[in-house]
Amino acid sequence: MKRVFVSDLHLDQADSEIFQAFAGLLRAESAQVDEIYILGDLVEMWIGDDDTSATALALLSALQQASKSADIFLQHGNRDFLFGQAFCQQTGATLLPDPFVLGDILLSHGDLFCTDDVAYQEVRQLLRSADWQSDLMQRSLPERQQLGRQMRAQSMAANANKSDQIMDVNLSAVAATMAEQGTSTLIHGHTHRPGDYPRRGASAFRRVVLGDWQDCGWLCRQDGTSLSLECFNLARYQAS
Ligand SMILES: [Mn+2]
Repeated sequence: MKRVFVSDLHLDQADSEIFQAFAGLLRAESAQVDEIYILGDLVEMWIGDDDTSATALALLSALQQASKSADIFLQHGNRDFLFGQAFCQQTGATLLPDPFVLGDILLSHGDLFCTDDVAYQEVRQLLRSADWQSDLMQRSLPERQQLGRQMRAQSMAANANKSDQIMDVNLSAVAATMAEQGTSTLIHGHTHRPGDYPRRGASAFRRVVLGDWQDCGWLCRQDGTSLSLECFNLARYQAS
């Protein structure tokens, strides 16, 4: 089984270098691998599946095309938790719960494990509640857009005062979930601290952290039993 995992692309504009690199990755990898997993924060902000902006339409079309050749799976990030069934129907992607067990691998966006950030977890719970989301969806697209920008600014201001440790995953929380699910490897994003981290000892596990796409792109590639984290030049897929 060949799979590719990505997260934290934070796509914003369809004409950006990062968007073009992602579209290129979808074209090239969908022809080579069986499954592509997007573990959250694919876009900078998703205000609802009824968004008809140029960027939303370009994203739909890129995913739609790729899902003809490979299976595409999607987890919610903290920026795009409003991806819904309409988006999945239009793109052919399948929405997965977070966390999700894939054999001996656990997949997560990662913010779930940032349990030291109590304020963040409270907000997360509110934003993921059905009541809050249905209230939000009653509003017009421009209203949702404006609200999204406000929330983004508030979150940046709040994070500016938090320590790096508070915003990272809590390894005890990860260990507990890994034991509960019987998995040996966790792949996640969100923290923007890419790396392949072994944890030794009684509750040993491997943690592959995907990076956010900025100057380079990040992916984790699975080929049978081999799993490797790759950082690549955005130009790698641009010609694809
Ligand atoms: Mn995130």
